[in-house]
Amino acid sequence: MSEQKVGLEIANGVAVISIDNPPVNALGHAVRAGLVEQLAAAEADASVRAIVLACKGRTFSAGADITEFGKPPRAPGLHEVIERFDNCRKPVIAALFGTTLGGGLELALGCHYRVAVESARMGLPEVKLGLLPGAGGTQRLPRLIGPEKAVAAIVSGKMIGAKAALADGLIDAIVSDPVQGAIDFAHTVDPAKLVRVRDRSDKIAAAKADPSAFEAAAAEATKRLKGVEAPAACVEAVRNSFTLPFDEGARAEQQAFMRLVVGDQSRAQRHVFFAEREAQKIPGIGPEVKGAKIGRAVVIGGGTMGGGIAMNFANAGIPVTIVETDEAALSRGLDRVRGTYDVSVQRGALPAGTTEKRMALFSGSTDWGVMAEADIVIEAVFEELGLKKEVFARIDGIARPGALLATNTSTLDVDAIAAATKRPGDVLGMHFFSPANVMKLLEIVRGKESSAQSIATAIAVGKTLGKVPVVVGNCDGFVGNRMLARRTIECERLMLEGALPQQVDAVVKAFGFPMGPFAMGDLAGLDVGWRIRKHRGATAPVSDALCEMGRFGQKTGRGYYIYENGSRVPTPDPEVEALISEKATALGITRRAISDQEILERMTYPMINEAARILEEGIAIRPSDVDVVWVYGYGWPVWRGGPCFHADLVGLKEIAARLEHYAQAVGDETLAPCALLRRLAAAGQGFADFAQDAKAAS
Ligand code: 3H9
Repeated sequence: MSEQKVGLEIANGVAVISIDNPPVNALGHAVRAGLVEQLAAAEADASVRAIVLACKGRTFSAGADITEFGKPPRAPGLHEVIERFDNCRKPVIAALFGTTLGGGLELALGCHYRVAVESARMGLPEVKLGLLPGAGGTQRLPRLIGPEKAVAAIVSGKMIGAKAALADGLIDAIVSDPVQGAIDFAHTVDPAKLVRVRDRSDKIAAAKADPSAFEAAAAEATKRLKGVEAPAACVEAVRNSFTLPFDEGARAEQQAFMRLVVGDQSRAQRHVFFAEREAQKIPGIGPEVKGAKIGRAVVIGGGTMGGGIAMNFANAGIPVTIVETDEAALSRGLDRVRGTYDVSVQRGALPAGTTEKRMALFSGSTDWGVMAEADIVIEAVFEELGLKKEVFARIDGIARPGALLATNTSTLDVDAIAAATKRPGDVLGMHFFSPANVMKLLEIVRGKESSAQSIATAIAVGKTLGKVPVVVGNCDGFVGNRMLARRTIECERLMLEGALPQQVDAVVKAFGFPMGPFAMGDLAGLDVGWRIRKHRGATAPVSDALCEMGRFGQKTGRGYYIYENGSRVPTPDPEVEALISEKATALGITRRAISDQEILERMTYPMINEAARILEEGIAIRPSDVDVVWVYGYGWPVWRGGPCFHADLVGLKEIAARLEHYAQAVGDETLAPCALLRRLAAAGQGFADFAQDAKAAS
């Protein structure tokens, strides 16, 4: 079996060992066994002077097989494999291309030399899975590029391009063809002068003498990472590379890996890794339905949202036209886009000259005729159903047959919008999140008539734009905003019952969100929710009163907090506290001290209940899709895996009981657990069981 995954070819004194395990040459058990076997064969063959380690397919190895984590280990482990390469007495050269990641790079670090094609990228991204490199990466990488650069690379998990890798000493040459280049390199190597990476000390000598530069690099790398375990473990392990002998450092690394891999944080992050990929698999739409190629895009509406959406296309190298009603609005829109690029260049986030390059892909027009050429038209006009229907009727008369027509509505009925055209199969929702050029989530809203082709194209477009697409059903608020609405109701209630915005925000931040809901509201603008409430005849006594006072959040310098002199830092405001008390008194509510635990429960459980309703109604395909929406669209900490993953950790029985309690305490029946939550809780099951049953039934 092992021979199928790892091949061996010998010619002119060079043995080429090739891993062939599509799609990404993960180092599963059969590959590891095959590597040991073929290495032994190459070593034993007297005609072999040097060995090349290569991979077939689209990339060098992307690392350990993540699906094996959490299962009983099967020998040979990756350590053992790497140790064998390390101890090989014939020169071994790794031939890198594509993305060499995690255990794949660690395997290459166990070789004597590494060559790579110029487009190759490499890195140790284990931290993104809540882990540290566990097969010697934290010990060998510092020995090649120095502990300071190693700690930055390992804590960020970022990839390094071949040119930088060569400059840093991670690879030994850039070649035009990986295998031939490695074979040619092999002929230049002196087998008598082999140095194993583990025995090199030149790059760690300085840190050994004075670790201050390392400590500064480590502090810089970890400064924004709170609550997460893996980065600290990475730092500790890299520090060991120059404070401990190799074997001791490697042993400590392995122990840390074993500890993290069984922990909830890594389980959560691995869940999100697979959830993100599964979200793109839509029942009933097979791989034979390919997304149409998009060569030109039109965005209708050059406001903040429309401009942000258009930037995604230019960033992906796709020409995009913004359509506006008049020249003034158009030039305001294009100026805003240009300004956003300029700020990124000034901050150093984008290289100089980017603004001009990207703006060259932009055009603007007040003539709707331009959309006759477009492969995709995205509408981003004011959130008003009548207006959107008018816009779609007009698009229908101009756009070419088969073009994808998308609305960026965040709340409106996609079917009603599609019905304004004679081609509802080509219409769907593409709900971008603000700022649209930054946020990764893309909710693709499937109308009742949306065709499989349209969905496939929308997913492909999302991926091309670097988004994480999730297909959702058509309902008020779709998945994300529908759940958020539940949290917003509790925010208002908690204020009236006794909590202050700063207390609620502190609890939500401590849970791991980058911002609390009140600070978030101030950032987004309180007038948005106010307008929606008025439209629906809903009220929120405190928030409405703030808006009536003109306190719209950061943009007016006051909202739930004060922002003095243009500051973006929220400062608690005694005036808001007085207003809350006044509103509570008027409503006959006696305010009380509310515990952080209650706040956390009310900030999360009603949303989890709504997620269960969303699943019951088939609005989300699977619980992990809900998790992807919240991680990529709303700042749910990835190391907590998303609302459904978190709910399973807490236990649905506990959550159902607390919801029952709050429904009675608050007097709101909608807080009571929905039928699905009740059923799963009673059966002692979780969302994971629900997902499994649904999969088995389909
Ligand atoms: C590690 O190495 C630990 C060691 O330090 C120590 C061990 C002791 N395993 O992303 P894609 C699947 S930890 C299993 O859509 P792309 C993926 O699920 C590992 N499966 O393609 C998908 O499956 P499906 C460190 C994997 O071209 C398919 O491959 N390495 C693995 O957009 C295609 O993936 C990493 O963290 C894996 N390692 O991107 C790298 N990788 O078709 C993780 C992928 O059924 N991988 N799959 O949905 C990646 O970042 C991207 O997959 C990669 C390709 C950039 C390679």
